[in-house]
Amino acid sequence: MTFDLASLGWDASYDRALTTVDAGDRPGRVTRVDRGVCTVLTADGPVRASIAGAVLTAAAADPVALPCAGDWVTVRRWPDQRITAQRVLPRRTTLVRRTAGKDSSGQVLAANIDTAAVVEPMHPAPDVGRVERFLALAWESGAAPVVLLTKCDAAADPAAVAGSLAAVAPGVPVIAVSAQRGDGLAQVRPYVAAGRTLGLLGPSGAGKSTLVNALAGAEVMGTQQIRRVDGKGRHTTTYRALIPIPGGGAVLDTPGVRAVGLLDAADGLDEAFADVAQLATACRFADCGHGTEPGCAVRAALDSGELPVRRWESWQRLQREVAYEMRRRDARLAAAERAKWKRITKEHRGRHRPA
Ligand SMILES: Nc1nc2c(ncn2[C@@H]2O[C@H](COP(=O)(O)OP(=O)(O)O)[C@@H](O)[C@H]2O)c(=O)[nH]1
Ligand SMILES: [Mg+2]
Ligand SMILES: [Zn+2]
Repeated sequence: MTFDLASLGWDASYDRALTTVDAGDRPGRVTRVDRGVCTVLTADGPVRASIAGAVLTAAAADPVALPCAGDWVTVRRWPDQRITAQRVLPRRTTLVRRTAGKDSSGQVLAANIDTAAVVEPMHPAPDVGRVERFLALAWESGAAPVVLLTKCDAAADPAAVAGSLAAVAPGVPVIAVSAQRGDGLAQVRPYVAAGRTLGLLGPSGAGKSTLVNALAGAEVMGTQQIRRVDGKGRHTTTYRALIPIPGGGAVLDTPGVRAVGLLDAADGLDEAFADVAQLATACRFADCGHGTEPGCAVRAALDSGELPVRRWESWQRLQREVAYEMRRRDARLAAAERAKWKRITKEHRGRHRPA
């Protein structure tokens, strides 16, 4: 089997990222990772590769270094036929969420996606706050965000729902889709054209896998079956997977993420709330706290109803979250730096201890 890596986005610039270090190794794209084993799609077809020691060492210091679905890696076949993923090529875009642990490290949800789709069901009703949060993460990733409102076949007034969502997604295309009926699929197709990768981010049950299947034209992902008794979706096996689309590019289906914690997503947040950020620049004082200051454009917009209180509160909450994470990160970096100097000083003393 041979596979055209260009359809997955391999290009001249990735080619240049290969160095003498990679001599003899072949490039491929990680389609999934299970318990430390990567499935890598190479020009000769898929191979299963374990992760090389150097990559694991880097990952011990920062888990973000671990290969993830969507990564381009180099794979090496050893004389004893073992196959290892030797190097993760520099990522162009990275969708990172905060892990649940208390050390606030990051977990990569998707790598090298061109478009980050925030997938939210229209039915019963979209969770606006979640869309705002996911959009901040999507902007921060470096990919171009898009909102896909799924199950529009089940909504009474899809256009109205899409319209109200557009108000919280400034500068972002909002597309109503029904994977079941086919609505909106033509608008999604360009995002999975040859060479392009669309990442799907959204809660479990949003219809992500059904959408992947509709785009692929085959049952490539297991979807949730509704239990007749309570109408709730059952949990399917959840893993991140890059799925090549026949005649096109690829989709990266993430397991349902109900909530994402933001890390240092200050820029992403400013993009996701461009309307609010813009308003704030019109305040009389540059350092306006948007409290009781005279000439505050934010308060004026809240009073007139131009800026909904819900959106303002959402922005403040996410700002606080990001500021907190950035303080923690700075404290962690400072501690690591202190430990490094302590070690260096100790080694230095050790070497110069009089005999
Ligand atoms: N009405 C309607 N239901 C859908 C649509 N797409 C998916 N569903 C249903 O939503 C449930 C969850 O779908 P699934 O694709 O597994 O969601 P995932 O967890 O995001 O991958 C399943 O019962 C699907 O049948 C759609 O376009 N319209
Ligand atoms: Mg799924
Ligand atoms: Zn103000």
